[in-house]
Amino acid sequence: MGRRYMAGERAAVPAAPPADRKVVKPTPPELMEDTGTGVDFGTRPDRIPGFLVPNDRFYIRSHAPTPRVDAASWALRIEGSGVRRPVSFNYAELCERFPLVSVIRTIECAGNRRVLLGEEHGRTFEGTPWGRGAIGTAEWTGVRLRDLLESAGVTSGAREVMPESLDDVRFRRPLPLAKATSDDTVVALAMNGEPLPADHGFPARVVVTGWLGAASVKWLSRIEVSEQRLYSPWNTEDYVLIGSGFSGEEPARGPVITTVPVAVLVELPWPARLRAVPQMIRGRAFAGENAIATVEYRLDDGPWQLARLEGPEVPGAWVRWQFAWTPQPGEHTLRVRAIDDHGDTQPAASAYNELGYLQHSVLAHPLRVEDVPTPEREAGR
Ligand SMILES: Nc1nc2c(c(=O)[nH]1)N[C@H]1C(S)=C(S)[C@@H](COP(=O)(O)O)O[C@H]1N2
Ligand SMILES: [Mo]
Repeated sequence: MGRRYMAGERAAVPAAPPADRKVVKPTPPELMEDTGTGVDFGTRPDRIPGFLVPNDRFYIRSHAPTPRVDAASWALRIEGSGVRRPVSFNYAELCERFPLVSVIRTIECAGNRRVLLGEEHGRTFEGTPWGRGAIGTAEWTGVRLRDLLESAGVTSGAREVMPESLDDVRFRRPLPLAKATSDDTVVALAMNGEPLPADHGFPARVVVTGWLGAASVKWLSRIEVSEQRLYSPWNTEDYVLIGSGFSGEEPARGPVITTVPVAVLVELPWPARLRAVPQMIRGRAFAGENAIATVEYRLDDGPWQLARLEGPEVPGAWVRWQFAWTPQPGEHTLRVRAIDDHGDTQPAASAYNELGYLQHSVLAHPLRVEDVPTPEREAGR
């Protein structure tokens, strides 16, 4: 007589990851939001414990499955009309030949909050349906891109630098020479003190301060330096602003997105459920290449008030803010806006653009506050 299995016994056997899984690290729902594309997972805004986002929950945004790269046979080539002698470095050479630098920087996807932009304009967009989780901050350790370029001898006519990936789509996007050779543009080999995780670009990725995430090319294999303007699908078709009121320069379909605008992240689920007890409301504010000057909040129809900013203040990284609140039971709306050191702030409405980029208008965060049971009521009196 065959043994009959109870449902519970079967459930105890851990499910093997599906063979067609396109990313490597686990993406459990208690840490990450699954956008449904298979390659894009957001960080849950209420699951960021410190200033940095731990590697296990840093958002993943990829145009193709995570490639598995063998560092032992990998090399990075630097070539093109903008260098005097093409050079190539293997992993050990990259780790040993150049000064190591560490920078703490925030990376934000240009499509962050696309779903909220859609709600603002009463439509849905085709791109990855991001909530608020396509942003994160890490300590990136590696070598300056400038040091690598100098070893190849940059020509006086060099204009653009295009990092290129070995992923299935050969992802690549050019940077002007000045940004590529900035002090804090790095080829990162480590993230928060660990070798780059596979999903975040192992063995090497670029990290570009204050620019849209797409500038920070993962799984680097080649860097083209050119005396000519360079183009790829990601600065002509994608990551450009398309719509009425926008005009680009051929062959780009619209203005090419570079820096990211000022915006805030509230560290609560959407919608949030709170208890009617004294508490701190927290979040982050980020202004791309600019620095955050102030953060203000408004509850329901109340006045705008100053939130308290918390250190550290790191250029190119978000700042933390918080305020104390003792909510009354019921439905509430929280609005938070940041102002940067250039006087830029968040608009009342975000400009519509066909691909749904750069949502940064002030959001009305829905909060439901629940009554706290008193001991009398608990006892049924
Ligand atoms: N090779 C490669 N690099 C890439 C991408 C990609 O698809 N392929 N996506 C870019 C985009 S759009 C973003 S927002 C960031 C996301 O970096 P992360 O996955 O480490 O968070 O990587 C960028 N670098
Ligand atoms: Mo992105």
